[in-house]
Amino acid sequence: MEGMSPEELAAMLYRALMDGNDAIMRALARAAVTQFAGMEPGRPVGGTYYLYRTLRQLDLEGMLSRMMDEVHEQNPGGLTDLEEGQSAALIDFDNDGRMDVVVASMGAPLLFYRNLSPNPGHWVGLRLVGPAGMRTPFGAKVFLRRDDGKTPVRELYPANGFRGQSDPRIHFGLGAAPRVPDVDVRWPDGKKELFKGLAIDAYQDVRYGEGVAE
Ligand SMILES: [Ca+2]
Repeated sequence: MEGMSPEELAAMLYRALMDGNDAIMRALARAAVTQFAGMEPGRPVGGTYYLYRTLRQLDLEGMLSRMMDEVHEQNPGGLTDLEEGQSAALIDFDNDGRMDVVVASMGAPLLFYRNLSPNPGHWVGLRLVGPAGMRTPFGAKVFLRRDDGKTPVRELYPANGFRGQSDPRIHFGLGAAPRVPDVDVRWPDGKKELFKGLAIDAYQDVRYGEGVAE
């Protein structure tokens, strides 16, 4: 690090970032802040945020914005969002079967990432409706009886993040499957029911007592 200018060190930091070498990037950033800015590095956080903070502390704003533009061109989709994310919730905001993401950060606005995947495949969405007194059947388990013998499972537990709540609907990706496999639901009171003939690429209600008891 001796004899190196802040700009040279920043360029090394950037290469480490692009190589995905987080450990080297953190070590370089720590050294850069100590050596050039005379500061104690703060609590380490990941990825681009660490690079961003280091360059800010070195007062290399011009280089920072050039790098961020370049990173953004190569990696669109949120990599250059620099907030300190605390919570991520999954929700299909526009009901198109592609799960979108909302991220809550410390002292910053909510970030919303809309899923625009061009070839998402088939899917099915289920809103579980329990009986009176169990309207949102927390803890219900849904098993998908796939033709290949596998049975992926989802549990209804939408309050699943730090200060975040995901979409309460159950979502399965089906790939190229031509129809929705039969679905087993195990309700919180122990009752088991089988549901057949569900609509593909659509959200629908699955109601307690309307399946075939098992
Ligand atoms: Ca969506």
